[in-house]
Amino acid sequence: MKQALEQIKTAAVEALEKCDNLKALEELKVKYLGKKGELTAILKQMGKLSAEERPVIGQLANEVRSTIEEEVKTRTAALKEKELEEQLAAEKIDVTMPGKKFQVGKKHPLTLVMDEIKEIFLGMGFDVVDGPEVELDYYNFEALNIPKNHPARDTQDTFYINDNVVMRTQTSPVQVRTMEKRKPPIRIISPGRVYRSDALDATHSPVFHQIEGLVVDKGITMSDLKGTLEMFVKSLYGEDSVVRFRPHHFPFTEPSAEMDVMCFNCHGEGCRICKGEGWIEILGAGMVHPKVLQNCGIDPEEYSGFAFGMGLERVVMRRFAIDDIRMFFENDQRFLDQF
Ligand code: 2NL
Repeated sequence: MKQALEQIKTAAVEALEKCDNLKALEELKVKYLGKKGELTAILKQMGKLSAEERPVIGQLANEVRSTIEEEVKTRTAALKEKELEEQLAAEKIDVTMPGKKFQVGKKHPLTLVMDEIKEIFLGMGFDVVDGPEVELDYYNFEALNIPKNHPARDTQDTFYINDNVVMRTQTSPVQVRTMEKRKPPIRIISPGRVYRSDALDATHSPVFHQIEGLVVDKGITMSDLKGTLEMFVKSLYGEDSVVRFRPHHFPFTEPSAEMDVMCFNCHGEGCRICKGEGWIEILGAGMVHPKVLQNCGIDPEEYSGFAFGMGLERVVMRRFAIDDIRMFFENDQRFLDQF
């Protein structure tokens, strides 16, 4: 038994010295010192010994146990130190290395100007609202007094999903939905993406952006329309801007008008930018048709309102001298980086 104990000690010390990681060390600890370990197995046989042998073997067994325990302690400390050093070496950072260049995106030119326009109307007390791009025929046309035989409904202009569902051709449906939900006073703009079945060329895109606006309250008149839109244009193009209104026709407004701003380039003389007109058309507007108010549950005897609509792309193209609408939708980094 004495010999067996000596053997365990030698084997254990040797194995521990060779051991090079904490996991293996733990296994060795169990193997030699554990409840089902080799040393315990020997001690279980102590009962067979004589009264003289027992204390001698007992003392030796204790010596062997403490020798192994000491060695386990020493090796644990050494291996922990080694693993820490390895971890530190692996995680070392060279702070003198050049950094990775981080590509920061920019706002798209359409977003840039759209944000500016939203900001102007927010400053005048308008809310910004949005709604679905896939819209019911009712909200896109019917509620807006665009009759079934109106040319704007032609399949040439509208993407039909089915008989009752279209890709919205303007953002007015958002305003119709808002009138159904809210009671006047209403002051909103509805910016967003709209769709027309046009062939793509330098000046036409089947996807483009519109900003519509709507004010409904008691006693709203054409002078509110003119004052608000003139103030808008002066905020966007500068205090010295000059505007004019021309009569027009829309099915959803009566009376209707188009608003021009005097050409910033030739100041009314006529040049290449305004195509010799001296004026640049920027939006359509009018007093909301009584039938439209009625369709939305608003009594036209009690309330009146004005509405307007403008395309975003043409405003942005003039601002940045962009001559092809397709540039907006090509996602060419060289184009987008310029704004
Ligand atoms: C244009 C003209 C316009 C409206 C849009 C509108 C909306 C409602 C009721 C009445 Cl809910 N009108 N919108 C009114 C006049 C003109 O857009 O040339 N857009 C590009």
